[in-house]
Amino acid sequence: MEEKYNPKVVEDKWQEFWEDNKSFKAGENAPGKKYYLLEMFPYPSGKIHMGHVRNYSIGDVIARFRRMQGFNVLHPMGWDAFGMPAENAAIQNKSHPAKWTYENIDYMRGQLKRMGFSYDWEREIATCHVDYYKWEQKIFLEMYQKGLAYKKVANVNWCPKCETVLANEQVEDGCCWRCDSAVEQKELDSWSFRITNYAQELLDDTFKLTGWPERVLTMQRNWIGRSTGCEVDFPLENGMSSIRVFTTRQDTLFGATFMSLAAEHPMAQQLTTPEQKAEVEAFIDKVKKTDRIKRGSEDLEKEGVFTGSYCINPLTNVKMPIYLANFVLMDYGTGAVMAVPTHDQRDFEFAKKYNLPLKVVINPAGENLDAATMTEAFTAEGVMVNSGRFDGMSNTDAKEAIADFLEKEGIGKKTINFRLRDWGISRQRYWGNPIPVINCDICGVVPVPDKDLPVVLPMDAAFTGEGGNPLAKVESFVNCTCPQCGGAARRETDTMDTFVQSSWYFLRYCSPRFANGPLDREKVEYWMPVDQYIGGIEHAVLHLLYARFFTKVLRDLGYCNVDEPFSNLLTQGMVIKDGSKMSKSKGNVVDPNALIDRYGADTARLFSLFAAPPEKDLDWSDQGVDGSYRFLNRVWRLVFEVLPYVKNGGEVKPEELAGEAKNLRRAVHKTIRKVTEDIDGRFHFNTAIAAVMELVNAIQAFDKKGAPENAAVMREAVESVVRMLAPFVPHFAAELWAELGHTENLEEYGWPGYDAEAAVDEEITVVIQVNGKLRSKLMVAPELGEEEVKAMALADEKVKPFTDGKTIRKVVYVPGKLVNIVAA
Ligand code: HQ5
Ligand code: ZN
Repeated sequence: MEEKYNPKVVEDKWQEFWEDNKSFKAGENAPGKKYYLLEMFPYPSGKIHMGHVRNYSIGDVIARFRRMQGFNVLHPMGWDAFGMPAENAAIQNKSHPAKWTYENIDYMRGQLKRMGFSYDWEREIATCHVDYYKWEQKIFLEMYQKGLAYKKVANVNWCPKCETVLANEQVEDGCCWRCDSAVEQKELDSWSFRITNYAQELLDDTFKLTGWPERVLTMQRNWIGRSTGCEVDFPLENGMSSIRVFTTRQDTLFGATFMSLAAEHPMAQQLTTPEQKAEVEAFIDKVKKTDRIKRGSEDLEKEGVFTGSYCINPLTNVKMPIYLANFVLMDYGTGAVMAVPTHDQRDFEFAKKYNLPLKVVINPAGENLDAATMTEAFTAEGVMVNSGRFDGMSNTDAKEAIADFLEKEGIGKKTINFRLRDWGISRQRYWGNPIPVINCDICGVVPVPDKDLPVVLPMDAAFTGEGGNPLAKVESFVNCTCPQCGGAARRETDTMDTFVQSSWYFLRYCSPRFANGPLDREKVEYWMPVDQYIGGIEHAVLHLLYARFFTKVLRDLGYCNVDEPFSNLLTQGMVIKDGSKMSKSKGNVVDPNALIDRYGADTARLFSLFAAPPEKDLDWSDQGVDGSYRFLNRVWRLVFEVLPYVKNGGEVKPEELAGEAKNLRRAVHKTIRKVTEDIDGRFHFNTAIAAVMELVNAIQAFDKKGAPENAAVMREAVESVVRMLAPFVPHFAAELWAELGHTENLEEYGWPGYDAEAAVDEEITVVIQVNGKLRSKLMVAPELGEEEVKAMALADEKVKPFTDGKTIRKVVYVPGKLVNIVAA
């Protein structure tokens, strides 16, 4: 190889070598502990983005590092290939989504290969391929049989622009997550997965995910949103019956001073006294004419009417007047609300208007609220007051305690509520996995029989962009016979949300060509769970929750024995340029291809790893890229410069080393220790690279043509640099490694270990005097600062007897020599 660094030549050579040798093929019988490294697979949107480069470079460092450490690494790649962009592109280009998708895949695969990522390409999957989606249909039908997939007429979120249903999670501030159009409500027959059946387990298991960022776990917990509520009975004053209330704020029960019922509440008439009858009836009439949405809105003018009756607060025994209120809806809870004006804003407004009593039961920490002067309800967390035995507790604790108490006393019943809703998976789109059922007028929903699976997407649909789902217009697809009664029937034309495919692709990678089912259990048991998953924070709730849910479903269907799919999660930050996210719309995109053409893949990788720690946003800088390229050139030149010299270097004999040679060796082993620790589990790639750069400086400062006995130290130093750079810039390292005379691959040669003894810093002796008399000695690192040395001196066991009980007047440090303590 030439002495000038030519990335193109080097990269082509090693990519070919890896491909020919199937260097990254993973098998279950290879030696070493298994390690499953996975990055979130891409949508085949056209070409790769710098964000992908970053995501996949991070992953590749870990994959290569683990391989060098002797792990048996699985590192697959594939395509999240269904979805709306393909269909939209087909409409625009008057082409077919399949053509667009497969062309994109071919192009992007080429780009990933150019980056030198160490994937086992034999495991590549594309979710739009029938060999993938057919198994998903089978899983769907098994879920249907178990009641985990169901169809219902539902009010769904509808995006008028995409003409499709959106899951709640796909609505952001009332707008479509993809196109930003305002989302509408629509009644539609649609399919859902019963993720709510798993709400408790999904919550509980977040506490086992010790390898996940806390903030992602918090987002998942909040999304699941478990709360403990209560059903409480409030006896009527006349003792005849009681009003049942549902509340999640049982901690405020001692502050409930009146009762609000919906105008439609079944007890409304019976509770109304003759004197109040006329007024109540007029009120009910008025409320019935008010729009439902308006009744639920916050700025509704609160209005109500007294029924003339009272009930009893079961904890305080106080008489509570019963009102009808316009903001209470029959379909929330029981249609009756215990009103706590001090701690609920609607109740507060209502109480002020009708002059009803207020009682404070939660105080902000360190403050006493006065009901008479409050101007709004206090709804934050605080400390319990006026609540008997619960006083002094935090209101969060009191929630549980009061719920337990009510249940014990037979006054109420604890209920568990979740914010999580079932997952709506129906999409009125062509480019997705067909839901494998048939709709028959006589038999209803009939599953497609096993023998008729898969339901293959027909290729002859028209993509006009008008009138909804193109699949619904393919007569040959839609018209079929009912498998049950043999009559004419219509095939379901809804397809599944693409998040269904990404909910189990990591399992399929374990046995991607398995022909007898979705998963080869044995292989899955070997590889799963994913040891390290890497992807964007944008998937913190949606994808990651669905994937956890699906894994549990597949476990319960008997396909695998995994509870949680991802042991460790790393969420990488965004790529920023000129202050904003790199994106087409901002016009600040850097094309990875152009970068590779100019500098090579190794520079692109090195820059994206060096510029910022993975979890942080990465600020793009052309100078930074240039700096990475110059560093590689420097290392390249250094290796060629020292080649003739280090060829003579044999084994390092540590005990014979002294002076500069000993110092260099110390630097080498300290660097290996630091780089190993920085990569392993911490992912501080930037500081790891910086440490290697420093070592390169130290090598350059070393006398390269010096004493022959130092050649071995030099050789170890240069080889260590190459080995440590291998996960970051693999082509570059492989080439230099070969130049250094090795025939074995870097992977087989392994990750460098460090000699703890060699890494120990040289220490110097500092004597300690007290009032001018020698009392002790300290061994310290030469770079240790003045304050630290003084502190060590004062804490020294032999010094203490001479300073105990005295006042330290002064401590003098003569750097590297002595500390004098003046005590009297
Ligand atoms: C990034 C960018 C672009 C991408 N197919 C889904 C997906 O997000 C993943 C499924 C598992 C649900 C990162 C992104 C993600 C990976 C693939 N990325 N910056 N596909 N500008 O193509 O960081 O966070 O959009 O981890 O690349 O992104 S994707
Ligand atoms: Zn039928």
